[in-house]
Amino acid sequence: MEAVYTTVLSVFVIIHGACAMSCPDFVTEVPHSYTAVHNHVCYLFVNNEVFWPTARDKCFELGGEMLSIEDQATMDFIKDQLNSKELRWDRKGVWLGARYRNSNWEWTNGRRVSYTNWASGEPSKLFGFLSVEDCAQMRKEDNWQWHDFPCGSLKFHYNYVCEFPLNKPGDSAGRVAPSASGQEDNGNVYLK
Ligand SMILES: [Ca+2]
Repeated sequence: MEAVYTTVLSVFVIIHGACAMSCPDFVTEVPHSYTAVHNHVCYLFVNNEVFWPTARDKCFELGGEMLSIEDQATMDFIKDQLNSKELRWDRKGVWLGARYRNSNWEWTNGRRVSYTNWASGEPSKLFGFLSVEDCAQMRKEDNWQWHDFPCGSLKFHYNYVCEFPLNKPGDSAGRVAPSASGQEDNGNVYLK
């Protein structure tokens, strides 16, 4: 009997612990967005097309980073989300948090890009060493494989994803997102 009780208690503790780890409240309150959790990271999918530097700044303002994909499991998860019924964005591309600087691709978290999922012929470095394609994005027509694109000019604005550490139990002191009310309504379906 005691063994059964201990087992039930263990299961409860595990389930309770899993539920307690969630996206921070201020993240789930961002307009035009959708959240999902994978491997102890909270991902915020923002349905608002902006230039790459604006996307980076929005993620930073919220206390997060832009999306980094550093292994195949994370790539598969992000792809599943982008193809999911809940998040079927009508967009051609979604920014990654990777930028070409000092002859290297780097994530906004400062780490060097090692895992990659470039589409065939990418990064194409348009105009060679005088590249204007210094920011990375996932392209829908290529099954969300990666392309390099101009970071912030003309019509090159896209949706983006931010990432955050999960809330730990007892760690939910209300934080107000400075940009939460500043999102533009771009006429797309509101996703929460
Ligand atoms: Ca390219």
